[in-house]
Amino acid sequence: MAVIGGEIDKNIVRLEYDRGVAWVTLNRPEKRNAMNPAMSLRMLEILDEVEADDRCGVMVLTGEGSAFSAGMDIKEYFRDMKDQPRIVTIKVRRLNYEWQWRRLRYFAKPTIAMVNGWCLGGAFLPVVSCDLAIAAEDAQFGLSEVNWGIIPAGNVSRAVAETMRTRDALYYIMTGELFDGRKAAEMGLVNEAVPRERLRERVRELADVLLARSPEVLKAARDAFKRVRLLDWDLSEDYLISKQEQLWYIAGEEREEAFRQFLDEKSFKPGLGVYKRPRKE
Ligand code: ACO
Ligand code: V55
Repeated sequence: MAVIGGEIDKNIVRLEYDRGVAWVTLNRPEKRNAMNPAMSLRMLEILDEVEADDRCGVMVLTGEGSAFSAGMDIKEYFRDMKDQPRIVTIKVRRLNYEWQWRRLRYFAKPTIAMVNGWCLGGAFLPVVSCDLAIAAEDAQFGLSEVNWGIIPAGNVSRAVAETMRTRDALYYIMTGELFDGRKAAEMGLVNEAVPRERLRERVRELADVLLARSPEVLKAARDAFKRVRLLDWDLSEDYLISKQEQLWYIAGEEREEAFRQFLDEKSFKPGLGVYKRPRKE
């Protein structure tokens, strides 16, 4: 089995850099970008690469063809496992959660899921793990697990609980019904839905907004938000103060510049937009 040893299939996910954005494209369109062990290995490799590359200020995750992803590969991830030793199943799952969940959630750079088409079952996990998500209005979402006799496991249910209201979540978990990008935006599963022909342009625009802001501040702000919701008020207060004090030293120079532009030069108003960042070249 390819997961244990063997070459990594580089083609199964595409990586392109363009003006600060790393475009990461699940590239198995003939299988609707169903996620198999080979894809996990390549994604883990890409995430390591992208995180360390200065050409990436923002990472976008999307899919080639008609699908974002049709979820877990029902053959390779489920059926084929029954002929394998249990340790292989465990390893295959671990590789999967490692990228879809742990690595994405606290990724070093801001992340945007660009949901271009089918987004089914297990595909909800990477979408929710990304900081932001923009969908095509006609993208089709569905928790189709129930349709073939499993539950939204592998933390898919947890991801759904994080982003959807209880009634909506249970409705789609129990019916397996499809909903489109517009509905996903209405329910808060994605930030926005835009016409498909505008999708890339809108994501580019959003990435540019993020690229104009301090990467250190964005990293601290995302992590802090994701972590404090698990804490009680006292711990949260202390965590946020500590995080902010840490950041005070990490991003000090930029903040001094912002003070100067607002308080001395009066060339910008923090309530209305971002200060002019000193260029680092
Ligand atoms: N696992 C394995 N193979 C898949 C998957 C999948 N999740 N999704 C699509 N494929 C394969 C098909 O078997 C087919 O393979 P073949 O060409 O070798 O016969 C190929 O991809 C194309 O799929 P079609 O069904 O022909 O494409 P179509 O555009 O008509 O339909 C759709 C797309 C609706 C996404 C359909 O493929 C489908 O229902 N896929 C399964 C969706 C699903 O329930 N995923 C699992 C969710 S649960 C979980 O992730 C844990
Ligand atoms: C599911 C997903 C999984 C898994 C088992 O959504 C079931 C169904 C994302 O991983 O391991």
